[in-house]
Amino acid sequence: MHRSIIIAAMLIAGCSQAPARPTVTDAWVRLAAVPGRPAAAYATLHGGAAAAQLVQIGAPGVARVELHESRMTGNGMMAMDAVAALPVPAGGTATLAPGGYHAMMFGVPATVTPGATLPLTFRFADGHAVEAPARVIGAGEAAPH
Ligand SMILES: [Cu+2]
Repeated sequence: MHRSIIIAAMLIAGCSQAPARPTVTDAWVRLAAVPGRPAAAYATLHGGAAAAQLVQIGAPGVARVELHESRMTGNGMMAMDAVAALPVPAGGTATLAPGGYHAMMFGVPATVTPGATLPLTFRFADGHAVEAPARVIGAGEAAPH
């Protein structure tokens, strides 16, 4: 009896017409060198069946997260602009990485220290949300691979 219910549930899921949704891998957070300064979050986003827009990232206890894009200014300085959304192409990838798109996390709790895992929630414009665990590293540590 129980077995047949499980199989039926799996068949329903397998036959669903809903398109595959975006997923997130390789999330990590680099803490600021100075306590109280914003941390930066990075991840790889894999597009689903349709193009999507990442509009928000949340983390427990973190006051505010902004999506930013780094760019070089005319005089060789690095600057950042806040962006409303990060496009994730259908079937493709979008990357939050040092020097490019990234998320700035303001008000990171003092309990979030190097070696911790911070569960990040990635929210898309269509309401879809996906959680991914982010490895937390210190300011001077090399980016994880
Ligand atoms: Cu930034």
